[in-house]
Amino acid sequence: MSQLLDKETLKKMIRENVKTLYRKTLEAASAEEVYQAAVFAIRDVITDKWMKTHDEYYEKDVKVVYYLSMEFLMGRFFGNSLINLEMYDEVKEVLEELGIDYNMVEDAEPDPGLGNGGLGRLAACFLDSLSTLQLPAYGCGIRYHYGIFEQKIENGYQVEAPDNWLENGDPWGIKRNEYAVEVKFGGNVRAVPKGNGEYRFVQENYQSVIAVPYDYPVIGYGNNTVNTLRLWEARAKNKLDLKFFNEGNYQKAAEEELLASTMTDVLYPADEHIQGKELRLRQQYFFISATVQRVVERFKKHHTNFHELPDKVAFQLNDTHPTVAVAELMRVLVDENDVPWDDAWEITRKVCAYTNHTIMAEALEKWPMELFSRLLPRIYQIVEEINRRYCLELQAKYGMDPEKLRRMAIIADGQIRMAYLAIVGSHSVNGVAALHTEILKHQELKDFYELYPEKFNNKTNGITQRRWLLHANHGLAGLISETIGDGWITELTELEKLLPYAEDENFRRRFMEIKKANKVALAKYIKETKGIDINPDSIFDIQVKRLHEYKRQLLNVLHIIGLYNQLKMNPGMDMVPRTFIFGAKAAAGYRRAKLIIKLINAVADVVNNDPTIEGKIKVVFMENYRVSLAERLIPAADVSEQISTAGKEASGTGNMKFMLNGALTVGTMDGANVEIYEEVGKDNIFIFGMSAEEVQAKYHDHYDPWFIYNMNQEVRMALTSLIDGTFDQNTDLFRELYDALLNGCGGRADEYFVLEDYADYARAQWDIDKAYRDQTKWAKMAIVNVAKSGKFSSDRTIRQYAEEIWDLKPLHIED
Ligand code: 26V
Repeated sequence: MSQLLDKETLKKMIRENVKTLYRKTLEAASAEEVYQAAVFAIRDVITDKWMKTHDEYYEKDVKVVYYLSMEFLMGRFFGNSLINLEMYDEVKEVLEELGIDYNMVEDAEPDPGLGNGGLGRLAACFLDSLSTLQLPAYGCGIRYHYGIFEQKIENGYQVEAPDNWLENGDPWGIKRNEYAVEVKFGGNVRAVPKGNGEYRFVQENYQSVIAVPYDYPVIGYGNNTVNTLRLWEARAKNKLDLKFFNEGNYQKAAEEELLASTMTDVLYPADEHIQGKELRLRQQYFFISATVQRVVERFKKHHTNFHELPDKVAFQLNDTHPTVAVAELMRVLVDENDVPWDDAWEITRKVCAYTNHTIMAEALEKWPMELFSRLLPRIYQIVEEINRRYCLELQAKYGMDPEKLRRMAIIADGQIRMAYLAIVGSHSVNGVAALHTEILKHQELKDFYELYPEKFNNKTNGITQRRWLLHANHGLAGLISETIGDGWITELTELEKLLPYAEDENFRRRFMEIKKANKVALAKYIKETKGIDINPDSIFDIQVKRLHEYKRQLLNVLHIIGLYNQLKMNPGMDMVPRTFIFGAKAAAGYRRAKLIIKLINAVADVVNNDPTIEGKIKVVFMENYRVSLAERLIPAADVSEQISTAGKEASGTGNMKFMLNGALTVGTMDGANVEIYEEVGKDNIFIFGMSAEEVQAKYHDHYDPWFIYNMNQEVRMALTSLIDGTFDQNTDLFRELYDALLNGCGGRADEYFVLEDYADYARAQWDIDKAYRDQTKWAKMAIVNVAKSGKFSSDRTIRQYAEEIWDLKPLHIED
C-alpha cells in the first residue's frame, strides 16, 4: 500500500469526484466517468511532487535538457502513472472493492497518437527514463488536436478516420496561459541603425500567432521527480483584425484567426516523404520559437552572461524536424539580446545536439528557399549567414572545390538542407544503433565525419521496462520479481540473474504458463474484435510496425503464401501450426504500402477459410496498431519479425520490446538487431539474409530478380499466386506488387531484395518450427532473451546522453 493516499481516502475522493463532475452516484457512472474521477483523485498526489520538482530546479538553477520533438507517442497516461507512483495495485484493489472492473477504466482512456512510430515512441520512453533517473528535463512539442489517424479496415483496405483524442476533455494537461508567447511569421526585415555603426534587424508586417503551452506530468518511477512534457497550441492574437474589419474586408479580418487555428490541428501522418508543405514548416517554427523564447527568458531570471547558457541548457534535436532551433536561438541572442554573432554561434553550438533517425534519403528534410524565406524572412537571413561563414571554412580547409561545396553546403540547388544545418549548428551528431552510426560516418554523412569527426557518436536506442514489461506484462513481471527481486525495474541489467533459471524446470514451466496465458488472452481479444478463431497452441508470429517497403512486410506475406502453396500440394505437411499477426499503418498517400495491407487481408481471407489446411496457418491483420494495442500483442508473441533490408532500419525499438517479453527474433543483421544478436549469441536468435555490406554491393552490382524466379520454385509459385486470381478473383489487383518485384515499375526491380532474401528467410522459419517442437529448448532460449535484454533499457541510453552529450547531473527531490 502506498503511503501517498490510503485506500479509504481514495474511495471517498473517487465518489466525490464522480458526484461533482457528473452529478451522479458512482454506481450510475460509466467507465469513462470513473476514469475521469480517478484521474482527478491521483492528480492531487502528482501535483505536489510536480511543483516541488520545479521549485527545486529553479532554486538550485540546475542544467536542464529540452528534448525537442515534433512527436511524443506517449500511450495512455493512467496505468503508467499509477505504476510509476507505485500505486497501481492499490488503485486496482480500490476500484475492484468498489465493484468496478479496473481494465474497463484503463480502456476508457483515449490513446493519444501524437506521433507516427519509432521516433515518437522513443521520445516517450526517453521522458520516462529522464524522470526515473532524476534528470531535469522538458519534452517540448505540439499539442495536435488530431493525432495519427485511426485506421479502419474496410473490405481489406485501410481507411483513415480522424482521431479526436481531446473529445472528452484532457484531464492530464494543464493550460498555462501565463506562459503564452508570440510567434511571428512572414512580413519583411528592416535594418535599423543601432547608432554604434551596427544594425538591429526587426521583422515588420508579420502575422502573429500566440503559442499557449499545456503541461503534462512525466512521473519518475519510485522517486519524487515529476518532469514536464510541454505541448504548444496555437491561438490567434486577435480574433478579428479591426482595421480590415472596419474596411469591410471580413475575410482578411479573420485570416489570422484561421491561420492560428489550423496550425496545430493535425500531425502529418507520413513518416517518409512530404515535399515542401508550408503548414509543416509553420508547425516546426511555431513550437521551436515558442520554446526558445521561453528558455532564454527563464535563463535571464538568473543570469546576464549568455556564455553561461550552455551550462544551464541543452537542446536535443529529435531528427531534423526541430532544426530551425539553431537559427532561432541565434536570432534571439543576436537580435533580441545584442550578443555578438561569433559569441552567439559558439553558444548555440554548445547548446544544440542532433540525433539522426533514418538513412532513407526520402525522409531527409529540405525546404525550398522561396517558401522558407517568405515564411521566415529573418530566420532565412540567419541561415544564409551561417551558410556563408561555413562555406568560407570549407574553402579554407579544402581549397576551392565546387563539387565538394555543392555537396556539403547548407543551401544549394534552391533548397535548405536541414540535416546539414543541424550538423553544423550542433556539437554532437548521433545515430541510434551501432550499425546505423557506422553507416552515417562512412556513407551517408561521410563528408561531415571527415570535417567534424569529434562530433559523431552512437547512442543505441532503448525502451522503458516500466511500460513494456511492468505495465504490459504483469504475469511475467511478477514472476521475475519473485525470482530475482524487483531491482530490474530501475536497473534492467539485473535481469541477467535470470540466466541460471533457464536450467530450472519449475521456472521454465511457470515462464511458459505465463506466455500461454498471454496468448489465450490475445486469442480471446482477437475473437471478440475480429471474429477469428486462433489456436493458442500455435506459434504466435508477430510483425507490428509502420508499413514500409524497406521493413518488408511483403517478404513475410510472400512466405505465408509459399507455406500455403506447400500445404495445398501436401496437406499432410508436418509443421507446427502458426498464427501470423500483423499490425501496421500506411501513410495515407503511400499507394504501394496500402496495397500490401490489402494483400495481407486478402491472404488472410483465403487462408483462414480454407478447411483443407486444417488450421495450420492463420493470418490476422489487427486494425489500428498503436501503443495500447502493442501492449496487448507483444507479451503474447513467440516470434518477433524484424526483417528489414539490412542497412535500412536505423535501429528499431519493437525488436527490444519483444525480446524483453520473451519472444525470439527472426531478423536480419540490421539496426539494433545486430546488438541483440551480440547479447544473446547465435543460438538464441534466428538470423537470415544479406548483411548491410552485401546489400550495398548488390545495389551497385547487377541484381536480377528473374534469376531467383527461375531457380526457386517456391518463390515462383508464390509470385504466380499474386496474379493468378488466388487472392483477388482475377482482377489483377496485385499485379503492381508482382511487377515491382520482378520488373520494377518505374523504379528498380525488387529494390529491397525481398526475393534475394526469400530462401534464407524460409530456412530460418523452418529452424523456428524445429526449435519450437522442443519446448524445453524453446523456453531456455526465450529466458535467455529476457535475461540479456538489460542493455536495451532507455535508462542506459539516457545515462549515456546525459554523460556524453548533455553533461547533465541528477537532482534528488526530497519527499
Ligand atoms: C520523417 C518525416 C519526413 C517528413 C514527413 C514527416 C516525417 C515524420 C517522421 C519522420 C521520421 C522518420 C524517422 C523515424 O521514425 N525513424 C525511426 O526512428 C526510430 C527511433 O530512433 C528507429 O528505431 C527506427 O529504426 C527509425 O526508422
